[in-house]
Parts: sequence; structure tokens; C-alpha cells
Amino acid sequence: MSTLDKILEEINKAESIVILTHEHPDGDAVGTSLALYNALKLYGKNNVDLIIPECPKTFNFLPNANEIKKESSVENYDLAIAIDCSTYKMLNGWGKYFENANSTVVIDHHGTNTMYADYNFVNPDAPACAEVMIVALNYFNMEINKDIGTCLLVAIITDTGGFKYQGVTAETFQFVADLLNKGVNVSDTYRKVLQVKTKSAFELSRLATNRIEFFESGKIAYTYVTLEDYDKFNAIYGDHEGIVDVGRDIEGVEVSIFIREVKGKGLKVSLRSNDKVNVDEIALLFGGGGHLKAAGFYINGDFDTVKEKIINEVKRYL
Ligand SMILES: [Mn+2]
Repeated sequence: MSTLDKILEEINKAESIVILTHEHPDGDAVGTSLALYNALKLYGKNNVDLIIPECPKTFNFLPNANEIKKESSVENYDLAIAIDCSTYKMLNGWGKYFENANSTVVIDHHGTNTMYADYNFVNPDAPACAEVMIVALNYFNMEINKDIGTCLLVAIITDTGGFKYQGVTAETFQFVADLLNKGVNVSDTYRKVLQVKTKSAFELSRLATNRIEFFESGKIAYTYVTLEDYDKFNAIYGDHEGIVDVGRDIEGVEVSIFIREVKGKGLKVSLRSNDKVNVDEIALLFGGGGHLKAAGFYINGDFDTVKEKIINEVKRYL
């Protein structure tokens, strides 16, 4: 029996199912887990919860996003499914639902996945977890309708930067072609998740753009935002999206570093690279992870010390 056969058997057996994803969820995390949630309901599973404590408002338009829970009173689910989450630790405070479940499944696309579930379906070659999910749903013979397709498209669009990252394959376009045939509106979805910004996000980005500093003859770009900045513009979690890309997209920049303060968690460092540097390796040195060209980690300390530490490390990779 293949892993997917076993996962389907667990789904069929389960009276109650909880779907979880990583902390600070992005479009792939929300889109893929909501796609699974909707697919399981359509398949006839009535007792399914999707728990995402801090879901960015950008994704509120997705079908049944209003049913996403922040927490649950259920202690022991029959089955817990973690989506787009490479380590147990990244499930963060809601790992208890995973730990207490009778059976556990991971569906992911991170090469750094630690295979922490009973059944792990992981494909590091997929540029978005949504693509791994499409393979699974097709294998399960679960229907992908327009609503589910919209969730999956959001996931693919966000994790591929709008089809422009290197991980994009011919299969990505084949999957998206199938979604179009289901009636999914690509331009509308694209505009909603990648183009439209809140006023707060714009102000935060303008500030961070003004602060960009260059190091190593323009090969490193650095900027940051503080909690005070968030307060000043009434910005919320998610409003920083895209800031790290501003530095990366400047000619000559190899690595873009963006540091933001996260309430109660210290500093979150995001790294993006263009051609030469594998930022995943750098993030691993600090206990984080991600992908070759997009990675991150948390660190304690003040902005100046952390900035210097990271720039020194990035220099060694240039
Ligand atoms: Mn992902």
C-alpha cells in the first residue's frame, strides 16, 4: 500500500479531522489547507476543523474562509493533517491538536521536512504545497470544483511569486490549466492576492523601502520594520508581505535581508536570494529553514547586533 492509500484509509476511518498549518501562514498554507477542508466536506466528511489562529485578511475572500477556526474545544481528533509545515515546532502553539490526535499525516513540499507524522507525503520538487495536494486529491478521487480550485490557485500563485520563481515546472501550468477548466478566474485571483495592498501595507512598504541600505558593493540589501512602525500605520500581520522582494529586485543585489519585530517572539529575519546564494543554508545556521532562494528564522537581540551578525554570515556566501 502506498502512503496515499494509507492516508485515504485514515481519512475514511476518521470520525473527526483537524487540519493545521505553519505559524505565520502564507497563501500556500491558507490556500492548500482550505482546499483540503473544502474537499473533505464535499467528500462527505462532516466533522472537519481547520485551525489557523492568525489568518491574513487577504484570504478572507476564499470559499468558506469564514469557517476557519482560531482554536477548538476538541481534545482528541481521530486524525490531524499538517499542511505546508516542515517541522512539528512550526505548528507552534496549536501542536497540541496534532500531538493528541490518534493518527497524524503531513502533506508538504519542504526539502527540510522532518517527517514527523505517522504518514508523510512530501515532494520537495513541488514549488507549492498545493501541487502536492492536487496529486493527493486526484489519487483520492476527490472532486476539485471551482471553489477548491480557487484555493489551490491562490496557493500556487503566492508560493511561485506569480509563476516567476525557478521552481515552476511544466506541471505547474498543467495543474493551473486544469483549474481554469473548472472555472477558476486567474486574473481576478492574481489581482486579489498579489496586486492589491492595504493602505497600511503600502505605508509600511514605503517606509521600509526608504530605509534600504546596501552592503558589499550593492550585493546585499538590508531593511527592517519595528513594532512601533506597525502601530504607526495600524499595520497587522501580513502587511509586511513583499517588502523583502523590493531589495531582491534591485539590479546587482544577490541577497535581500528584511528584519521585522514580532510581538513576543523577537526578530524575524527573512532572506531572499537571486542566483548564487543558497539562503536555506544560512537560515539553518540560525535554527530556521525554507527554500534555496527564500528562507527565514527567528532570533533574539537588538536590530543593530542582529543586522551585523547576519550581514557577516551572508558575506561568507557571496
Ligand atoms: Mn509552501
